[in-house]
Amino acid sequence: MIEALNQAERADALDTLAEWDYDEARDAITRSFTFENFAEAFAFMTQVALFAEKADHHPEWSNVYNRVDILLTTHDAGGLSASDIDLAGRIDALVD
Ligand code: H2B
Repeated sequence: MIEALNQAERADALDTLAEWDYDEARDAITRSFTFENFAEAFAFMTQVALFAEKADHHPEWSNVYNRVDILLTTHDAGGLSASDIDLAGRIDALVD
Protein backbone atom coordinates (compact mmCIF):
# COMPACT_ATOMS: atom_id res chain seq x y z
CA MET A 1 0.00 0.00 0.00
CA ILE A 2 1.43 3.34 -1.04
CA GLU A 3 1.99 5.98 1.66
CA ALA A 4 1.59 9.74 1.56
CA LEU A 5 4.82 11.73 1.47
CA ASN A 6 5.94 13.33 4.72
CA GLN A 7 6.58 17.06 4.90
CA ALA A 8 10.28 16.89 3.95
CA GLU A 9 9.66 14.47 1.07
CA ARG A 10 6.82 16.67 -0.15
CA ALA A 11 8.97 19.84 -0.03
CA ASP A 12 11.72 18.14 -2.06
CA ALA A 13 9.22 16.84 -4.60
CA LEU A 14 7.51 20.20 -5.01
CA ASP A 15 10.89 21.81 -5.73
CA THR A 16 11.05 19.67 -8.88
CA LEU A 17 7.54 20.68 -10.00
CA ALA A 18 7.69 24.45 -10.37
CA GLU A 19 4.48 24.72 -12.38
CA TRP A 20 2.32 22.87 -9.87
CA ASP A 21 0.56 24.42 -6.87
CA TYR A 22 0.18 22.66 -3.57
CA ASP A 23 -3.39 22.34 -2.28
CA GLU A 24 -3.04 21.97 1.46
CA ALA A 25 -6.69 21.16 2.12
CA ARG A 26 -6.54 18.13 -0.20
CA ASP A 27 -2.83 17.28 0.23
CA ALA A 28 -2.73 17.43 -3.55
CA ILE A 29 -1.05 19.27 -6.40
CA THR A 30 -2.86 21.18 -9.11
CA ARG A 31 -2.01 22.62 -12.49
CA SER A 32 -4.11 24.20 -15.25
CA PHE A 33 -3.33 23.86 -18.93
CA THR A 34 -4.63 26.00 -21.78
CA PHE A 35 -4.46 24.83 -25.39
CA GLU A 36 -5.33 26.33 -28.75
CA ASN A 37 -8.65 24.54 -28.94
CA PHE A 38 -10.64 21.53 -27.74
CA ALA A 39 -8.91 19.07 -30.09
CA GLU A 40 -5.51 19.95 -28.60
CA ALA A 41 -6.82 19.75 -25.05
CA PHE A 42 -8.44 16.39 -25.65
CA ALA A 43 -5.34 14.99 -27.39
CA PHE A 44 -3.37 15.94 -24.27
CA MET A 45 -5.97 14.27 -22.04
CA THR A 46 -5.74 11.12 -24.13
CA GLN A 47 -1.98 10.95 -23.61
CA VAL A 48 -2.38 11.52 -19.87
CA ALA A 49 -5.10 8.88 -19.73
CA LEU A 50 -2.77 6.30 -21.29
CA PHE A 51 -0.07 7.02 -18.70
CA ALA A 52 -2.62 6.96 -15.92
CA GLU A 53 -4.08 3.63 -16.94
CA LYS A 54 -0.63 2.05 -17.34
CA ALA A 55 0.40 3.28 -13.88
CA ASP A 56 -3.03 2.52 -12.35
CA HIS A 57 -2.91 6.05 -11.00
CA HIS A 58 -5.56 8.48 -12.16
CA PRO A 59 -6.01 12.24 -12.11
CA GLU A 60 -8.98 14.22 -10.86
CA TRP A 61 -9.55 16.58 -13.75
CA SER A 62 -11.98 18.67 -15.71
CA ASN A 63 -12.04 20.08 -19.19
CA VAL A 64 -13.83 23.12 -20.56
CA TYR A 65 -13.13 23.66 -24.26
CA ASN A 66 -9.37 24.41 -24.41
CA ARG A 67 -8.68 24.27 -20.69
CA VAL A 68 -7.74 21.23 -18.60
CA ASP A 69 -7.55 21.49 -14.79
CA ILE A 70 -5.72 18.64 -13.08
CA LEU A 71 -5.54 17.70 -9.40
CA LEU A 72 -3.28 14.86 -8.33
CA THR A 73 -3.56 13.06 -5.02
CA THR A 74 -3.53 9.43 -3.95
CA HIS A 75 -6.88 8.26 -2.66
CA ASP A 76 -5.44 5.01 -1.25
CA ALA A 77 -2.88 7.01 0.77
CA GLY A 78 -5.14 9.88 1.79
CA GLY A 79 -2.76 12.44 0.30
CA LEU A 80 0.13 13.22 -1.99
CA SER A 81 2.39 10.26 -2.78
CA ALA A 82 5.32 9.43 -5.05
CA SER A 83 2.80 8.23 -7.66
CA ASP A 84 1.45 11.78 -7.97
CA ILE A 85 4.94 13.22 -8.35
CA ASP A 86 5.73 10.68 -11.05
CA LEU A 87 2.51 11.38 -12.95
CA ALA A 88 3.06 15.14 -12.70
CA GLY A 89 6.53 14.74 -14.17
CA ARG A 90 5.16 12.71 -17.06
CA ILE A 91 2.45 15.32 -17.68
CA ASP A 92 5.04 18.12 -17.63
CA ALA A 93 7.14 16.23 -20.17
CA LEU A 94 4.20 16.35 -22.60
CA VAL A 95 3.88 20.12 -22.55
CA ASP A 96 7.02 21.84 -21.20
N1 H2B B 1 -5.64 6.90 -8.59
C1 H2B B 1 -5.37 7.77 -7.62
N2 H2B B 1 -5.13 9.04 -7.93
N3 H2B B 1 -5.29 7.37 -6.36
C2 H2B B 1 -5.50 6.11 -5.99
O1 H2B B 1 -5.43 5.79 -4.81
C3 H2B B 1 -5.79 5.16 -7.01
C4 H2B B 1 -5.88 5.62 -8.33
N4 H2B B 1 -5.97 3.89 -6.73
N5 H2B B 1 -6.21 4.77 -9.30
C5 H2B B 1 -6.09 2.89 -7.73
C6 H2B B 1 -6.64 3.43 -9.03
C7 H2B B 1 -6.92 1.76 -7.14
O2 H2B B 1 -8.22 2.20 -6.82
C8 H2B B 1 -7.01 0.54 -8.02
C9 H2B B 1 -7.89 -0.52 -7.42
O3 H2B B 1 -5.71 0.04 -8.20
